[in-house]
Amino acid sequence: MTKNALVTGITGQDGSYLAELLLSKGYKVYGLRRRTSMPMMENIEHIEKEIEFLDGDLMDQGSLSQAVRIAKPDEVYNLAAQSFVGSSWDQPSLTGQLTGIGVTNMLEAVRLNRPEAKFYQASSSEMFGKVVETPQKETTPFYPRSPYGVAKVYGHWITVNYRESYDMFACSGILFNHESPRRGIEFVTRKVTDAVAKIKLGLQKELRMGNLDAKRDWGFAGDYVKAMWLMLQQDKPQDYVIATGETHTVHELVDIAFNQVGLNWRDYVVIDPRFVRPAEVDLLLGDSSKARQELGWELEVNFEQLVRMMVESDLEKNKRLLQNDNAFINV
Ligand code: NDP
Ligand code: GDR
Repeated sequence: MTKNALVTGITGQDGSYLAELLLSKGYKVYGLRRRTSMPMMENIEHIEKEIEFLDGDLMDQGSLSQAVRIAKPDEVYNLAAQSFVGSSWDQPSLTGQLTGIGVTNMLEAVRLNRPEAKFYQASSSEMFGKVVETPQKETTPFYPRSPYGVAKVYGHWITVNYRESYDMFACSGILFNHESPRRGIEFVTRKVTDAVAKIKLGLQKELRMGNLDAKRDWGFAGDYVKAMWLMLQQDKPQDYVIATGETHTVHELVDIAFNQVGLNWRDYVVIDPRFVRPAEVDLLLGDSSKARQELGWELEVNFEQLVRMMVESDLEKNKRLLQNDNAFINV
């Protein structure tokens, strides 16, 4: 029998890969989409016709209940959030309302309208924040370092609480950073790979950055959405850390990306205090042995392959933009 899935955050990086995965498995996919003046459909335009969109906003309880009633989901994936850590200092209340309380809104919509649905919450390694223990695993205490991280801790614990209070199948994936050519342009990997492509093509002169010493455990988003799905196929709801088990500095990221196009990053990178955060997460390194053993989850793309994939994609995208501009000038 066809299963129904409801995905919030479907237009984002993870939403697009997850929707592809669910469609390939024969799911009927419903996507919650908020109203914007210019819909950002770039990540999902290739599968747009296969998705049923429902209007709603994570901060509007009624719209969530309505979406759940229409979709009658077997599985709910709650991916929507204000997900950029940097912006969470500029919009701390909004981040708390959306990334934190929004989770309660979605859980309530499920509890009241479809309590038998399995629920996935997009928790984050940002919850670990300040280094208490490495590598970080399911039992490592949280010490968030940004309004975003604090909001995610709330979202995580309210998911645990609904599981324990109402016996719902609600679980969280504590995902470490994962990237792809569909990553938002403000996140460091994409900011770097897009700039490398533009500098190579003569469209940009320099790259302004913050802290190059921060260390992250970076994986490929396409691999990580498989873990989300696997968590909801288990008999018992549990939380899992999803990570590569390798950590790299931002500095290494920059070095590999510039090297790929035959340039030296020292000639282009400028440190700009505007991109240094009020409080930093210095080191993330995850231990996902529980997920590997219990879910059979495996990685397919390593860090260097990921950076290469993103640089290649941004070179292609920027070449196309350049060709379109030239065609426009020649008209
Ligand atoms: P994105 O920023 O790419 O996507 C966020 C999605 O949330 C977009 O579809 C956005 O829609 C939607 N959204 C924003 N505000 C609202 C709202 N008020 N109501 C409904 N939808 C809204 O994030 P990712 O795909 O990278 O991440 C998915 C989830 O996983 C997020 O919760 C993130 O915090 C979490 N996470 C991500 C990690 C990563 O490394 N990528 C690691 C750990 C956790 P719109 O297009 O309209 O803006
Ligand atoms: P992060 O991702 O904060 O880890 O959150 P981001 O790519 O924004 O930053 C990673 C690290 O790079 C440093 N950095 C810079 N970051 C940005 N964005 N721009 C810069 O110019 C720059 N220079 C240095 C940052 O200080 C940081 O240390 C991501 C998001 O996807 C969250 O939603 C998710 O929960 C976590 O990953 C896990």
